[in-house]
Amino acid sequence: MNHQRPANFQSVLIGLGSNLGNRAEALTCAWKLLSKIHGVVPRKISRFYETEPLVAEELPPKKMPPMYLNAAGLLETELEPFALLQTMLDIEQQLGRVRNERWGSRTIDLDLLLFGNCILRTEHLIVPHPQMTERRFVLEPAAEIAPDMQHPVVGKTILQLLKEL
Ligand code: A4P
Ligand code: MG
Repeated sequence: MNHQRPANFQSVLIGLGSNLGNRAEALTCAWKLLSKIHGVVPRKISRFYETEPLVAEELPPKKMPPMYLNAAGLLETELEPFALLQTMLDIEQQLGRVRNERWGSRTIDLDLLLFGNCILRTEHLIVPHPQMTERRFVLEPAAEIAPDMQHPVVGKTILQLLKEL
């Protein structure tokens, strides 16, 4: 990379998803808001991928949620993982996300996928994001912007994980 990064900054990969309302606007707005946070330096956002909804259980076609728009973002931050997560939850709120059922439709969902080489397993934050290795809608946009980024638990790059899916 051709930029300087202070030692206390970590590279962070986030996942963005929306399947309600103006999805592209929600992704764009969320990235803009995140980029303005003190201590966050935006690096790259992927293009937006239209993806089939992944649902927790099999549903009849009529009950399937709308298609998602997914993207991945790469940033650098001096914030702690919990502070960054809180910022992301605040942005979800600002953009009008209403939390109802788990995996329900949403105007915006921001997931913390990778936080440098951090491994965290707490009640409110698990990093790397536990399902990221199984989800094409996460790995495909992530591979576009950060193919060589390492998953610290499985020890493979994003591109390797995508190829093995
Ligand atoms: N939390 C813990 N770890 C993390 C992390 N690494 N990143 C906690 C973000 N949050 C994390 O999240 C619930 C709580 O998880 C947060 O308050 C935080 O403390 P949530 O966003 O309210 O819950 P959720 O998103 O409904 O559930 P979950 O399990 O996070 O669902 P996912 O994994 O986000 O999946 N299909 C397509 N095609 N594209 C999608 O983007 N997304 C989902 C939701 C389902 N199907 C999809 C997509
Ligand atoms: Mg989520």
